Amino acid sequence: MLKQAPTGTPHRRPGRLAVAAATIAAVVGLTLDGPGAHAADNPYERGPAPTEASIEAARGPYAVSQTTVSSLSVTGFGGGTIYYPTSTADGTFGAITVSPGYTGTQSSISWLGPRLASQGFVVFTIDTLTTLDQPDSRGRQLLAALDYLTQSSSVRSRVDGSRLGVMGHSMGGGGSLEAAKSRPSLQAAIPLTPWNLDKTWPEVVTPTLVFGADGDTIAPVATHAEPFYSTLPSSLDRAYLELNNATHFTPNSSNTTIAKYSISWLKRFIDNDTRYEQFLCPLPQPGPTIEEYRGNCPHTS
Ligand code: 9J3
Ligand code: ZN
Repeated sequence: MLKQAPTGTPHRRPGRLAVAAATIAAVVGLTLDGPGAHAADNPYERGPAPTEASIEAARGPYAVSQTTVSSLSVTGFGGGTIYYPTSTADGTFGAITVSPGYTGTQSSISWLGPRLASQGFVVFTIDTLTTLDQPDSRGRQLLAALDYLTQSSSVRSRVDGSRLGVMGHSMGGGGSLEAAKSRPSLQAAIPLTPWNLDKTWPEVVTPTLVFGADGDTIAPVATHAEPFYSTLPSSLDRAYLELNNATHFTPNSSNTTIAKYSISWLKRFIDNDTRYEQFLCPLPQPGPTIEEYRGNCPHTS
């Protein structure tokens, strides 16, 4: 029971309705803050509550700026472009680096920069030292780019160095597995139609979402994406999404299914944002753009 202030006090006090509303809000765990407010119970949560439409949209809630990183100014990778939320009002953001595939440059995966950054991540799409670099080299380069991003880049103060992940296409996707294997502190990995001669990934402890493409003849899912997924530890938060009517090069242009589930995976595991669990569990069902989806539910990390 609320104690009444003594009658005749000169101080303002909330009316009975306001007191009742605040009490109900406190009991059910609501806040009385505005739409941009952060939940007190997850300091890493960024942006408004998601909907199916908001994660499928061409752009998320954050305006995005970008800055070019010259290859001449860095070591260990080939430079690139950093995409980041323009506003500094929401504190730091989680960050990812993204590698292109064999013979590719950052332009082949550049659509992911603004698409993911506008949801509240710092996204560094990189060039590799040479376009012929193999997956193990691409893995080291993804990590060198993360180190540059968090320690030296002009946006380093906007990045939370404890919330990092990796993505990549083809040999870059194989590289994202190499990066996760060698740096267990990574919070998320997303290989896109990955290619690697190493078919087994039991060493990975980073939550990993593997995308395959049903029509991939360069990295066929039966010898790449599927064994990469199935050899991840069964105790790990992991998922396999096989794109329907897709090819090895589907990840090289804007794709709503890739964006939607990548955003959900990055939010869920880099930001610990359980508001996105609804898009991952129960497991998505096959449909026009999903040939097959495998994974564990509920998630355990
Ligand atoms: O990065 C990729 O597209 C790997 C596929 C490939 O061309 O492998 C052949 C060596
Ligand atoms: Zn292996």
